[in-house]
Amino acid sequence: MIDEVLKKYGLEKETVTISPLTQGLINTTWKISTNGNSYILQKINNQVFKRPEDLAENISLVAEYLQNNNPEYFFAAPIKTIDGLSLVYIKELGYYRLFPFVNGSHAKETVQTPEQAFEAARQFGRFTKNLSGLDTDKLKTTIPSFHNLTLRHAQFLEVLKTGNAERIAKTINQIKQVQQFSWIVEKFDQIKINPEFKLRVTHHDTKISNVLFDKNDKGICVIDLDTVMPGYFISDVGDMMRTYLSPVNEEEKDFEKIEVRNDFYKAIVQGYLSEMEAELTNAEKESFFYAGIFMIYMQAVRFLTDYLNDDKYYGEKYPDHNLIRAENQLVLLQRLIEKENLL
Ligand code: GN1
Ligand code: MG
Repeated sequence: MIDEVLKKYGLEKETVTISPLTQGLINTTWKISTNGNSYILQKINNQVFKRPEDLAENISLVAEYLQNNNPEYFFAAPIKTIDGLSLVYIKELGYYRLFPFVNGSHAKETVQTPEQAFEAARQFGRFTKNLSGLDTDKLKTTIPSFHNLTLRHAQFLEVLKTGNAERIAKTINQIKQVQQFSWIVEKFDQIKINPEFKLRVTHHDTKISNVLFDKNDKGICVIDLDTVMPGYFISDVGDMMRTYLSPVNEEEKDFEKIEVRNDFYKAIVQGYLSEMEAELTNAEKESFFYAGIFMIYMQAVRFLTDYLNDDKYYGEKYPDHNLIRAENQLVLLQRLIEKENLL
C-alpha cells in the first residue's frame, strides 16, 4: 500500500520504519525513519480538502514568498517526488505528501508553561507578519467558509431541522445554551464589515502540536499549513486560547478540570504582540478577548452540529463523543466569559 507512495520519493518500504502519529482528526500522518533521515508522510483527507492541489499550490506560494523576502525564516517545505511533484496521487489510495522531519525538533501535545504558550504565539504571529506583504487574493481558500461563524451557526440551525431527531430531543439544554450565545455571531457579523479588521495570511489551526520546538523549548517554526488562507487574526489567537488556556483539552470528560489560566492568557497576547504589534489596527488590538470567545464558541457549535448530524465530520471513538466535546467547549466558554473583567 504505502510502499507505492514511498517509491515515488525513492524510498523502499524494507529500509524504513513507519510509525503512525495519531494526533489529528482529519488527515492521517506517519513518521518515516530511514538510517539517516526522518520524514513526515501525510495522507490528505479529500472529503474535507476537496482540492488537494490547492493545498500544494498555497504551500508552494508561501514557500516561494518567504524564500524571496525572508530567507532567514525557517520553513519546512514539502519534499518533491523523483518526478518533481509536491503531491502524490494514486488512484485507489488518494493524495499524499512528504515533509522533512526537522532534526532536533519536537512537537508538544499539551502546553505546560506560559513560556511555551508565549513561544507558540510568537511563532504564529511571526508567520503572519512575515507574510504580510503577500497578496491574500493569491491564496486559494482550501476550505470555503472554514472559520465563517455566520455559516457555522446557520449550519447548526439547519441541522436542528434535518438532523437526528432522537439526538436533538436529548440535547435540548445544550441547544438552548448554544442559542443563548448568538451575540457572538452578531459581533462577528460586525467584524466582517469593519475595514479595521484586515484579511491576513492566517494559519487557522494554531494548536500547540502545530509548532516545532527546539531542545531549549524555543519555537522553531509552525507546521500543518493546509488551512493557511486569508482570514482574521482572531482565528489564530482564538484557537490558541481555546487550546492553551485550560490544562485539559476538548477530549476531557471531567469538566471540573476545565479552567482558564490567567498567566497563559497573558502569554498568548504578549507572544503574539511581540511580532504583530505594529501590524494590528486598534480595533484588532481591542479584540483579543473576543478572539477566544469566538473560537471556543465556533468549536462548540461545530461539535454539536456534527453530533446532531450523526458524527459525519469528526467521527466518534465512543458513544456521544461529539456531544461531550461540545459540552466541554461550552464549559470552557463559560469559564472564559467569567474572566472578562479580569483579563
Ligand atoms: C480539526 O485535524 P485537526 O485535529 O488538525 C479541525 C479543526 C478543529 C480541530 C478540533 C480541517 O483539526 O478546525 O479545530 O479538528 N480541522 C478541520 O480538534 O476541520
Ligand atoms: Mg490541522
